[in-house]
Amino acid sequence: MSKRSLVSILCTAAMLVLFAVFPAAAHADNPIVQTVYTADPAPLVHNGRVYLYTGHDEDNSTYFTMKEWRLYSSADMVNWTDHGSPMSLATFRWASANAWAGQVVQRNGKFYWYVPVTNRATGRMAIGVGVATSPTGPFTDAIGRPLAENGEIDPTVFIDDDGQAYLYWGNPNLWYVRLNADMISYSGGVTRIPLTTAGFGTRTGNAARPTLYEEGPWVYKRNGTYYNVFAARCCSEFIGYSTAPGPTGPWTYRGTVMPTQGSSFTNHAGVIDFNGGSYFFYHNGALPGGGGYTRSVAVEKFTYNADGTIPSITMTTTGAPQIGTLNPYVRQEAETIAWSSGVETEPASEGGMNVGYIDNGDHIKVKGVGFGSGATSFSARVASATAGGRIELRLGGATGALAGTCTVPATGGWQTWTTVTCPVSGATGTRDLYLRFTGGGGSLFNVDWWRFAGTAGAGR
Ligand code: FUB
Repeated sequence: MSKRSLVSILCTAAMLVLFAVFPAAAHADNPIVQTVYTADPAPLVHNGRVYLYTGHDEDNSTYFTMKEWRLYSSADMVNWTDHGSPMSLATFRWASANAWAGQVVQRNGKFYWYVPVTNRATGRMAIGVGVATSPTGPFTDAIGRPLAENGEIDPTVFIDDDGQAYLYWGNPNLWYVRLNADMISYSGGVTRIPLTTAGFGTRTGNAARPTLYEEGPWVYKRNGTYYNVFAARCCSEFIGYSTAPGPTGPWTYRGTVMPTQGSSFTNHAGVIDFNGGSYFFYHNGALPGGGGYTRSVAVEKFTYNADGTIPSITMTTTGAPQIGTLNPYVRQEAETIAWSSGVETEPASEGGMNVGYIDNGDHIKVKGVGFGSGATSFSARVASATAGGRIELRLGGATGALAGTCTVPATGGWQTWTTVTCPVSGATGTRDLYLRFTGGGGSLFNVDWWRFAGTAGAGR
């Protein structure tokens, strides 16, 4: 969220609530992103990384005011790299509003991003499809028109072992089509999946919607069983799931995955297996100023029960455990973040994103940094249109042991980059690294990337 809104939101009472809810906020790593509000997670595993596609709730939203999608990626499930916005409403010339919940799938070296948006011509929600040759985009409109349109939302795409792909979507109904191998057309009709109480549970008090199915299906296959994990009941939603012996059913309701929790009246699931573990992505309203229209994506690691059923998963502020350690002796993007306070990100003139809008006292936490036998120096790519400031390298906490201080000079522009280097001592073993930024008033400087140098053998 922007600092402007943060200042307006964080009145003393809210701060008190925050510290009551998150007594260990300094150690929290969930929600995943703190620089903007994110929603509707859609994770994709590709080449040893998790690519997390999300929606973007605008600051101070009073509706699902969403104009673009965002992308983050991680190899360790705790330090997430911000890739900015690789697709927006502007990608689809025929779309006018509502960049809502989508999903990306890979096929034949291309990445297809299925999203619901409002069709300007009809005023109805329709399913568009973006395409790119890289998971980070940029994505273009694959067909220049809606792939499907019936006023309903939340596409999920699943490719079965025989190569047949299915596109499911819907609220209040649940639909599917068989996608052709080109992934941008389909054969056969649009089929309505029967919403029976046996298949999708029983909702009480809503004659028009007798089953629990609400929206946000996420369909996948595991050990021969087909899973449909969906947002259930409204409102507030919880996450439920059904299973089936085939991709088109018949579905059997299996119960709750995540109970109603977390200050957002919607929830939205994305489920993956990665590096031998299973992960459940969802959203809540846990950030300051968060709520039903200012949501944040979070993640929990879980283990399937022996019979393939999904255990009940609870929201936490700690999130998933780290896989391995982060290597400080190769270039790391400044926007690779486990937790941040005060900063924002923006596109960088030298490529990718940079961290910006840095004020005195802001910080970035990078978790589980593998310093090995010790770092001797730190370098960072920085720019400042004002007087610059300092990067304090702290270990274990934002006010932890000081391992070094790099001075950032004025460079004459926010995108006028120079590299600064400073000595480091005491950074050994595996530690949480905090880049703490200090200086005068207002915005201090931007950081594009950083890297440590070490003693011989310091690398992992
Ligand atoms: O983010 C807008 C809508 O809210 C999504 O399409 C639904 O799944 C719900 O999360």
